[in-house]
Amino acid sequence: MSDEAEIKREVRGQLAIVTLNRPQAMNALTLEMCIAIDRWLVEWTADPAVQAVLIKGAGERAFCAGGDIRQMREVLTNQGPAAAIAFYGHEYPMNARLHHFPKPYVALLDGVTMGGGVGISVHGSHRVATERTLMAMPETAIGLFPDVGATYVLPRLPGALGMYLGLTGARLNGADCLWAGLATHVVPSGALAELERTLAATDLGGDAKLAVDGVLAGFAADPGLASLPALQARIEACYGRSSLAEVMAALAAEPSGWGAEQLSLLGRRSPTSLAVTFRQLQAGRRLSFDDAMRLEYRLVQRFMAGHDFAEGVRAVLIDKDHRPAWRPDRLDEIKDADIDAYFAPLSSGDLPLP
Ligand code: QUE
Repeated sequence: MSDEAEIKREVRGQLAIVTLNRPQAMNALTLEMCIAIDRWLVEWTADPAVQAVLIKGAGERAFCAGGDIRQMREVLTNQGPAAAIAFYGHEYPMNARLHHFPKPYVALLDGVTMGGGVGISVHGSHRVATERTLMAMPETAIGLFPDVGATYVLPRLPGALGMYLGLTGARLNGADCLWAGLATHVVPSGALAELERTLAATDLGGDAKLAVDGVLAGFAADPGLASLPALQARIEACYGRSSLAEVMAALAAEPSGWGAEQLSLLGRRSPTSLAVTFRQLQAGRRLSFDDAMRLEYRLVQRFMAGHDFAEGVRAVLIDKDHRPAWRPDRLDEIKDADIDAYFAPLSSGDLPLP
């Protein structure tokens, strides 16, 4: 296999190893990478020679920064929404494939892990953070919504934590990921190569999950300081509300400076993204995983047809002025009926899932 491939695989011992290989693009996912991961998971489900999967990113900076939204915006501009939606039509079923994958799946979250990078890790059985992990679901900053299964995962985090993470795009370190349950282990970055060698040299032929648990436990280290525990009471008081307007009011009334900071941060996010995300994460509590993916597929079609996504990617990733001109530009201009329309059934039918 060529060293230039965007995604590579090899089998060592009973361990299949996937490398995301676009370090110059923070290992952002392309359509071809989503298709490869999905196909390989199908293959490895049936292959008794593979007892576990490990996935990692090439280079120093990132595990995976998300879907390649730079490329997505180009496709959207040059070919229209239908062409852009084809990417999600492959990414979301791959996320579901991972959620249902029956063998241990070990993701090495060493560096930036955002959006689509969360979707190719958090649904697997073992998520290894390091002191270099920086995890976020930052989509409301680019006029999108937290997808790739966030509809299912975020509402199942403790209390209002998922609502906080989804609305704000707050960044978590490795210790925070462990505290929240988004990671299962913290291992020093410098020990990951040895961890991989050990997994490849371990007999996984009996209870593979137990064997992987044992290896990872042997590498687990002091996770360091988490920032979330000190915020949890304020997150609960402000984000554990039954409407977005109540969240904003609670933040305005919050006595420390934190509430005002949060209001200012939310003020820079897409109002449409915030309104949809709030409703999406409330609905997600009661959805099965597959139904959550079907809902996301409805939402993403509406976002691809709307204004804010292309504008958000422009402001954050292309021109980097970080001054998106959202439409509408204020939460109080958002009409309930417009948000309802994001959730309505598709005339083309729901996302087909395996
Ligand atoms: C929000 C996002 C993404 C983001 C920044 C956000 C995202 C994504 C990237 C990204 C970063 C570097 C690259 C690249 C994409 O940035 O999903 O191709 O080289 O993929 O604020 O959701």
